Amino acid sequence: MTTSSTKTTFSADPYASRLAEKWEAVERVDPVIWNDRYAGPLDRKQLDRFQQDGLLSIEQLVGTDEAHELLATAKRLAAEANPNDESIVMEPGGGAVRSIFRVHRTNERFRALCGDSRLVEVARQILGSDVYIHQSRINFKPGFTGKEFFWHSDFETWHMEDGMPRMRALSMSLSLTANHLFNGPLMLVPGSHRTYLRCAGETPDHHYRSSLKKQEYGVPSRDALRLLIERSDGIQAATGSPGSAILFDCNTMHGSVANLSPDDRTNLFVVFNSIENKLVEPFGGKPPRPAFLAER
Ligand code: 6CS
Ligand code: FE
Repeated sequence: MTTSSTKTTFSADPYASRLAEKWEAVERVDPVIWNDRYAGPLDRKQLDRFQQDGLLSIEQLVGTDEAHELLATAKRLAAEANPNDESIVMEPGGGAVRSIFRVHRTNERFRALCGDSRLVEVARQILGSDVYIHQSRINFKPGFTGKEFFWHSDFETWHMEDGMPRMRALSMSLSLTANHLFNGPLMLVPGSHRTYLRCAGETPDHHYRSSLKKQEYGVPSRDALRLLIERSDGIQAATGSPGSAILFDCNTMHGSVANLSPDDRTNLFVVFNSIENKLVEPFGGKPPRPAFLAER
């Protein structure tokens, strides 16, 4: 079933986007849990929850002390960050570090964590295969200065700009600081992973140089968001203590508001992709994005 504001014909790619002047909502054509019998740490209830909502909270993925240690390492990386390095993204208007990408390759502590079986076994179970890291980043969202991430589906970007063929990837967001209602926790739309929103507009050249600060292309329009949020049971804020985590499907609609509190909201994001879903030429027809954003 497709809901569209204008009838448009798309190429064979079921997830084509940014091809027309108007948006279109189409049904996901991929499974969410790729192999129901694949052994792993999640129980039936958790798998059913992820299948239904496209997201799952995990109370204590790592211990509190470990989270505090990781936060200290993250803060040191931010303090030493070189703003001329492409993998370091500053907040709009300079000043604070917004994101540090590819920590699974550049820092020993985070490399070990990203490959830890507590994370990898969960990804393997949901994706039903061996996995590799597509992208990692620390989003710092500092107190008072951390700006928002507008609503988006990661998959729409990874498909169009990185060449990720199917919806067989997931993100893990690990809280290194407390995530509470006032410091810009991740907000997600449960159930939105089953609808793919083709976005209107096109992709600017070197889009990532602006999209990582403030994404304006490949983001859904307001009436598309209204449709999605009305179809699901509203918006869920992923609050939790240091060490807690939230898993979300590559197509789950999410975003976060600016941080007006004094408390940093610093999270590690690790994206696992199935080895059966390796990147091909970007579906948007532009050159692939750099390796710090998408491991090829
Ligand atoms: O473009 C990307 O890959 C990044 N952008 C956002 C807003 N979320 C996913 C990822 O970090
Ligand atoms: Fe995202």
